[in-house]
Amino acid sequence: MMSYSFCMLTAAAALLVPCHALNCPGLPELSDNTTLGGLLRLLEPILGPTWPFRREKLPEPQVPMGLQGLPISRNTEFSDVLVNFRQRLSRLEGALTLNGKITKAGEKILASNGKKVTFSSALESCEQTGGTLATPMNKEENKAILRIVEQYNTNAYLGIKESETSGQFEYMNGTPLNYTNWYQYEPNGKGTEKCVEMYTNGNWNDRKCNLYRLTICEF
Ligand code: MMA
Ligand code: CA
Repeated sequence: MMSYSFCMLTAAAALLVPCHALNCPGLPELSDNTTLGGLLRLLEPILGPTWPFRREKLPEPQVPMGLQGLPISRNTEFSDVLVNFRQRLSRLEGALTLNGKITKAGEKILASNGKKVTFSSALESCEQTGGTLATPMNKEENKAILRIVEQYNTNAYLGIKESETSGQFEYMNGTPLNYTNWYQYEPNGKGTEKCVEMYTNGNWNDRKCNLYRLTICEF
């Protein structure tokens, strides 16, 4: 019982990305006659343990007998759940934005707990809540992170680290950076400053990882 509603909500959450038809960027293609069971199977490898809490395992998708084989578009109960879920989430985002609790940049949601901790502690608290350290991938995201840095008037660690090759920096998953916003003459640590902080002007500096910097996560 629990696993069915859990899967419904999981599937619904996956479809909350702004999209007008059933097809959403980043999701498998859905046809009008994709079945509910089919949808859950398609979503499983994407959502896997990534939602809502990345550490949790998803239960096996289970669809009640009566719903098996029914096209999503004709399953009014499922559509109602989706519409309701979208509205609810949008209201929740509104409330959190109004409160200054979250900042949005494209599909990313950014938030801070206001705590100043070392790089590894910051990363850990982001991951524990299903996110990762804020990682600006473009100007817009950099600006969104900067707004939080300004709010606390405190430098923040970013989700970027020095690679095996000193002087070269990469994302936490090891891929090379495709956007940078280094301060003049940075990075200058040459292997001695393996983390990256954002200054209160939005520029980046390579810096030691054991300092106390603002935690900003992306979700
Ligand atoms: C300077 C500058 C930075 C470096 C820090 C380390 C204050 O900024 O050289 O690049 O990371 O010193 O303390
Ligand atoms: Ca530096």
